[in-house]
Amino acid sequence: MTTPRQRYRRGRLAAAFGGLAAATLAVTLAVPAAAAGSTLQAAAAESGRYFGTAIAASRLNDGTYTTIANREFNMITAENEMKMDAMQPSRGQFNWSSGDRIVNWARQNGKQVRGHALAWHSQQPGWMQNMSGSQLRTAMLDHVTQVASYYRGKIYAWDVVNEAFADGSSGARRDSNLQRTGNDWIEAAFRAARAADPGAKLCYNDYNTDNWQHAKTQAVYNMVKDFKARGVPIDCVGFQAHFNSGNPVPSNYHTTLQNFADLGVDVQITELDIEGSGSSQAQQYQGVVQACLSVARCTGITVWGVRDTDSWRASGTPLLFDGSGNKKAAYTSVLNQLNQGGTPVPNPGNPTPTPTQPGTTPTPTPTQNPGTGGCTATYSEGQKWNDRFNGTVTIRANTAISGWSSTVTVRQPQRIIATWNGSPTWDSSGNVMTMRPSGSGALAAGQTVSFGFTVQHNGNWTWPTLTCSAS
Ligand code: 9MR
Repeated sequence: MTTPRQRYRRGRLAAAFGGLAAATLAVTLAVPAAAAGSTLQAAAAESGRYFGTAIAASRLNDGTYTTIANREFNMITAENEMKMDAMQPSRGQFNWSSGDRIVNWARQNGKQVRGHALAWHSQQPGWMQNMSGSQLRTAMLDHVTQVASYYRGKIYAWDVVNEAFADGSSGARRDSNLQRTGNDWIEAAFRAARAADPGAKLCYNDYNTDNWQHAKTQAVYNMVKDFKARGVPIDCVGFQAHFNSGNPVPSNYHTTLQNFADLGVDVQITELDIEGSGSSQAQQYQGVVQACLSVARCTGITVWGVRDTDSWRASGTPLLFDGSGNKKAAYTSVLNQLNQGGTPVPNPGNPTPTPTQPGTTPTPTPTQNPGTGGCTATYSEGQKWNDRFNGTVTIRANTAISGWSSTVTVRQPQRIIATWNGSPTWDSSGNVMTMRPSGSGALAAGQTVSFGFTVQHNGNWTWPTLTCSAS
């Protein structure tokens, strides 16, 4: 097992060589971590990060799709269902149904949600496209307020403003009806979002901001710097990261992420996809993951869809699973890179995490459920951060058993936000998770198996209580 310090050094060493060259170097030097995560979410959780995907409500009836999404990802973005045209098709009439389908699916499966997007020049409803001036400004702010209020408490981070800068060398704002309401429209949107949902992280999200040298990157950087200096409420910057041969992963990607993080915001990779195939695609994915892992405030990565056939640019086969749901080489390279570990994510807003806190209750008494066999569930603490902690449950078969299930109960306001090495289901309160084995649950007498999870503790460090039931 490597220590966080060893992992940190490895990250810095690799980072010093920049981008993709570093990815190759790290693979050669790195020794796989002992407790390797077997899914993307589990491997990312080892260093305190999430791994997410975009979900389309229309695909939630597809079992292959939901099986992969549930197993691999613990952060969900609605691909289209929470955009302005979907949320408020007619002025003053909100349609929450598709957004709710996705948010409810995510929460029922113990996942967090990135909200996308409150204000954008694109995918506006027709009534808004025809507006201008103060009338449009008012309508935009009202939309931000209504949508962020409706989802208050359910959103990890909102893309408050999306794609507000022009491409090319101008470094200017993008011309749009929103921009024409006045240059302060972006900060006005952020203030409205903060007032509506003070608990959500508020992000600015854009594309073609990956290369540190590009004018657009610099322009967004200067806006964020200015917002931080003037106290405009911004917590994070989203890098969409849509790459292809004409727009490859830049070798200075780590520099870009680190420079933004140094402004005092989190950075997140929000819509990752990379056109291509085979080892070339795999290597580029690896470079992106490595860049994020080497930046402490890069808190997570979201890929823009599940299978290639689900992608907005399916012909470029840009995702981690093929159309049949098989793992691609890119998947394996991402998983392996996540398992190399990275600079642990600190408490946001507090660059020097306080020492870890002990559990405030005694170790839960292991429960024994004789039934037809009998098993014991034992809790052990994992890594801790200021806002969350990891835990492991070890199931021990007291006699030979053919299967087991184990409940993990957390106390409000705690929430389980990631799991690994098992198939979880949830009760309606969201407090009780029942974990079952992903494959066969048969265990010989004395044999053990473990599953793990991340608890967002919201100030309550109490350990979960456990039961075990054998069959
Ligand atoms: O993937 C989305 C696709 O289904 C929509 O047709 C498209 C419409 O603009 O939006 C796509 O998602 C975009 C995201 O919302 C913002 N960044 C670029 C994404 C890809 O176009």
